[in-house]
Amino acid sequence: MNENLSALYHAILEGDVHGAQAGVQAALDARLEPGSILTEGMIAAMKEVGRLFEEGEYYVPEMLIAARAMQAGLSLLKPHLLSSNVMSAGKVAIGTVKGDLHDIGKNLVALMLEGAGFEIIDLGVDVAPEIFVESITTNGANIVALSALLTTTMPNMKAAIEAIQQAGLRDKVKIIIGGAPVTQAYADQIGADGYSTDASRAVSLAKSLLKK
Ligand code: B1M
Repeated sequence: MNENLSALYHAILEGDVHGAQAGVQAALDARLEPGSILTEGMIAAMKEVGRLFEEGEYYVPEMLIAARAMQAGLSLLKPHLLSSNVMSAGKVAIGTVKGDLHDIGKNLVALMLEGAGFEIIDLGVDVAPEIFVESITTNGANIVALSALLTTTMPNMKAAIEAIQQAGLRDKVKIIIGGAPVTQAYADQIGADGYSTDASRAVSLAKSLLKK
């Protein structure tokens, strides 16, 4: 791994906020591509954090400080990931479903969509089904994007889709889902319009669904 990316990777792993910001800055100064800084330096570190948690070497506090360092680095990288689209490609209401507090992946999906010209309504984390419904009736979202990182909160994606259906709004929106435990098979099972494995594929998915 490039030495700048390696420093960034270790800063996130150790939950070092200043190190993560310095690492992003050094990588940008070295003219590394923002997409590689994100995937090779930052997302790779979060994957390792997950592995260490599974092995029992990291506990929730270590996960939390690593996430803080990741967010600090991301805030610096954000302007470099965004391109300058002027026209709105559509309005996306995005949130992590009820019971789930993980928001780094959701924020990345929102960031990439924003960069591709979508207008973003960020509903945050632990979002109840009725809030997704309101985002359509009140804010006119034409895509609802649901994120879940826990197997225990995945059923709340289904609950959100059912609430949208019961409100008679299902044909007014496209619903996309994603998050580490989510699969295409699950998307088909709960009646979502699409699933993507990562943030950049979420952009092509959203664009192709609105074209249909
Ligand atoms: Co938690 N956590 N966590 N955690 N955490 C995981 C998810 C876990 C896999 C760790 C592990 O065991 N290896 C595990 C889940 C196990 C399972 O359900 N199968 C777990 C657990 C168990 C828990 C707690 C229950 C721990 C506890 O309390 N005992 C607890 C639950 C809290 C809750 O939500 N109610 C918990 C808490 C936390 C923290 C708060 C400490 C922190 C989150 C901080 C935050 O988000 N602000 C945290 C973290 C950091 C993680 C790991 C280490 C990293 C997650 C992350 O940010 N990844 C995670 C392990 C892992 O994922 N390997 C873990 C980086 C991010 C860029 O990736 O979010 O996958 P990701 O997003 C990707 C794709 O998934 C996709 O695009 C993104 C970018 O490419 N994507 C979408 C995501 N959403 C999408 C939506 C789309 C499309 C694509 O369309 C709409």
